[in-house]
Amino acid sequence: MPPTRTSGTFAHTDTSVVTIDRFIIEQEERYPEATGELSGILYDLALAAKMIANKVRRAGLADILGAAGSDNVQGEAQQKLDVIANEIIVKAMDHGGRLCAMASEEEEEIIAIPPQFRRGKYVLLFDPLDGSSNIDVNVPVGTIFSVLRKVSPGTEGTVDDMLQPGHQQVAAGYVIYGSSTMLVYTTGQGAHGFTLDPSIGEFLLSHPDIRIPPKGRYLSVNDAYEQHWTEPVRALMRRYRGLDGQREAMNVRYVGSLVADFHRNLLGGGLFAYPANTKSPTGKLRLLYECNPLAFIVEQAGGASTNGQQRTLDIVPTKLHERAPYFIGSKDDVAIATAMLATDA
Ligand code: AHM
Ligand code: MG
Repeated sequence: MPPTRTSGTFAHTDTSVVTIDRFIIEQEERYPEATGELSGILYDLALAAKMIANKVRRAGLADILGAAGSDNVQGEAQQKLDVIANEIIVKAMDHGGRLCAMASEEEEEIIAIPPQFRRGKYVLLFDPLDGSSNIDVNVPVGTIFSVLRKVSPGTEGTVDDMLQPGHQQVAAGYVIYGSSTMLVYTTGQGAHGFTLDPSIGEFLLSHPDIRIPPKGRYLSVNDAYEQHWTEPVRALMRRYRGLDGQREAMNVRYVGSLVADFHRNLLGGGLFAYPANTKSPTGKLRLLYECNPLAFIVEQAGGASTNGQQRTLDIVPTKLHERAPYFIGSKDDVAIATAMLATDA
């Protein structure tokens, strides 16, 4: 049950069960000028999340159920789950009349809205199933999304609508398919988490107004790249590990699934890092549908995010699938990265 909130954005009692639909509508009611379009996008995303959760939960059974050949029991060809997740989101989002285009990690070009459907004033960018290489070993995976307002003229969405700095996001969120399925989102009024109750098929408010501790317990980084890091990045990681005597040592936790690493650090305090290295000078993670949405959420929760030299949300993108070095999490620990990497461009 959500705790009683008498101030801030909530006024629910201990006994009230707040579904995500109710929460979204209550937030919308605070804006008399709201048209309901953004709320509609969030409802549809929550539905897509439930459909993906359903597929992910049965992932280990795919081979068994499809053992007769490459088809599963419904006679459908077996597909990789990230392709399935991509299709689920596109199909759930393309006909509502609220979007004018989408972009996905799975698709090189932007995704147009089919001609028979109305165009709306928003664009949606998403990573349908982040960390999908972990599926085979039953490690949590996630969906990440970002919503921006259309800025180009005309009714069709364009790449220009996508290439906006992250501080222009109107909504962002992620879904983690873990021991339970959770959806966390923000529209700029705090970051709020909902847990899927599988018995009734509803996301229920479980983590209202998430706050990330200012100082982190956990460090999440892939050490295998140490040999390719710059000297300032190496010094930074030594600092987080307590090896230079300037900070007590953090515990290292690295799932290799961004949403899972981020989620743990958001709730418990910590820092996730995917630095640039000499082999990948821009890092690995994609700015528009991985870095920016989580950066919006972490800032709403009182944390921070940087590429080392610049706040993540201020980076002006030039390419749809552009990558950025990434240091995200507890405010004090991101401040250390900013101080130590200021000249590491
Ligand atoms: P993906 O979008 O292809 O799944 O890659 C992103 C994933 C993140 O979830 C994770 O943080 C990172 O790649 C792990 O990369 P590495 O194996 O280099 O540490
Ligand atoms: Mg990804």
